[in-house]
Amino acid sequence: MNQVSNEENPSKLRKLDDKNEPDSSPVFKSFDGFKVKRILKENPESRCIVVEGSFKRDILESDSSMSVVVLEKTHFTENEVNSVLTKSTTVECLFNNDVYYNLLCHPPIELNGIKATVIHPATEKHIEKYSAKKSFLIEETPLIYQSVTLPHISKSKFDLQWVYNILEHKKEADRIVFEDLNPESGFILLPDLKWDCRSTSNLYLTGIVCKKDIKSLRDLTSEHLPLLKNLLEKGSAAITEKYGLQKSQQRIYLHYQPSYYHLHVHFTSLEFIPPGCQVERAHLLASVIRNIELKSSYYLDSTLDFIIFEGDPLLEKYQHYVALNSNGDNKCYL
Ligand code: M7G
Repeated sequence: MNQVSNEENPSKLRKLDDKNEPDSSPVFKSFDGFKVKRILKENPESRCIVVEGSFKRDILESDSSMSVVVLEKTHFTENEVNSVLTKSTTVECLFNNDVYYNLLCHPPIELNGIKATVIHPATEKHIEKYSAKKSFLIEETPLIYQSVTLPHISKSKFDLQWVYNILEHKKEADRIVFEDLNPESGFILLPDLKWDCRSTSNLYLTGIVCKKDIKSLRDLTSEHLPLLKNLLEKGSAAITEKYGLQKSQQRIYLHYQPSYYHLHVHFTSLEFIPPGCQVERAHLLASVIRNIELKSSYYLDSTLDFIIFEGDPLLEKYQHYVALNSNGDNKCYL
């Protein structure tokens, strides 16, 4: 496990001054008076819980806006382990049998950090996205994409403001690891919202393309090969240079369906199994390139499988489409 160094990166990689503009986003300094409405999801494996609730300020100002808070116990780094296993940690013995001991340890406060991701104000769609739900597989033919998925995503996709803020250097400029601003083949690579940047064992970066008219994997053709190859080669090389992970130690993939319909690529450590890297959602960028090299219209013509969750209005639309068009030859597993 490698810790991420805070030292200035001496490489050629772009390290921008913080060009973040002052804006009206609230500054969160504490959770004083935060009211938990309900638990949306919890995952004991990833030591993570997702809560819907409201901040005191919003309750007092009778602003009805809700927030989503994701709380995650952070990864241990080698330094921290050395500091935890000292006399400054108090230890409670919960259980002992022969040579086996269960201890509850209380390390000093600075070693007890929890990563909190706050979405505020959160829309119904955010709350939906972060809630636990049953899942279903969809077999999306090109016709179903054109008739159901495309009209739906054109109307109800997530706001892309955060993406444009990054592309315009208005936000997260100081976090950029690499950028190539060529309007056709360029992209910006930076740590993903999900990564706390403390250790490379859960390394997670996102490469956001400069071009604004590529919604997803479905739109890709041979016209985009220079862009895709650039992402694969320059993105992985920047990660090798900054974090020491070889290309063969990186999982580089696209989601289908994505949550945000502006083309972006996920770069994670191969050792780390993040949500969304399963076969029903992840498409390795290297395979995508090879498929398009075989046939330019591969992703326009293919039936693509993906996962969809209960409560997603798109699921109802697929069910409705299948009911109208099935004739015993269903193209969905619904
Ligand atoms: P996706 O495949 O569209 O959806 O990936 P997913 O969120 O269901 O995986 C979008 C990626 O962008 C995810 O990995 C998010 O964690 C990441 N992301 C989302 N937002 C709002 C931000 C942000 O504001 N900054 C950064 N750096 N990453 C974000």
